[in-house]
This record gives sequence, structure tokens and C-alpha cells, in this order.
Amino acid sequence: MKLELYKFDGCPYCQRVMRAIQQSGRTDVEYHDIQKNPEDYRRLLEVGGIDQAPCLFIDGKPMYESADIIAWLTAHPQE
Ligand SMILES: N[C@@H](CCC(=O)N[C@@H](CS)C(=O)NCC(=O)O)C(=O)O
Repeated sequence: MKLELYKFDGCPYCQRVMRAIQQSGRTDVEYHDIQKNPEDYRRLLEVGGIDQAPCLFIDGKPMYESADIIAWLTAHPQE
């Protein structure tokens, strides 16, 4: 399963998700900074359709909302 987090560092909701990822011990999340990388920003808009971070792509399918992302990560521990 491919997990990609679209985020930027000044975003408190992104920080909350990244903290949850760190605390869970997960090592399988790829980070995409939408402020530092214009291509990542474009992909977020193209695939996600909403200009909002954080967004977790789960096998290419976008999930918005930090609470939903954290709940999903909790329910799906790294194998
Ligand atoms: N309810 C959302 C809020 C996310 C949010 O407001 N993110 C801000 C950055 S901190 C954002 O992307 N704002 C841009 C926009 O909404 O257009 C969550 O919990 O993930």
C-alpha cells in the first residue's frame, strides 16, 4: 500500500498528522511538501481537487481532514 502525505510545514493540521505518524512508528509514509514543490501542489489540486492540506493519498486516492487521516492511520497499522 502506498501512502503519500501532502502537507506544508506551517500548517498546524499537517503537524498534528505528522506527529501521529511519528508516534505510531510508521516508516512507510512519503511526504510531499506543497509549498516547496510546485509539482506536488499541482498533483494535489489535480487528484484531490481541493486546495487544502493535509491530504493523505492512499494508493492514489485522496483523503482530506486531519481527524479522518489520523483515524485511518490508527485503524491501519503498518504491516
Ligand atoms: N479541517 C481540516 C482543516 C485543514 C486546513 O484548514 N488546512 C489549511 C492549512 S493549515 C489549508 O489547507 N487551508 C487552505 C484552504 O483551505 O484553502 C483538517 O482538519 O484537516
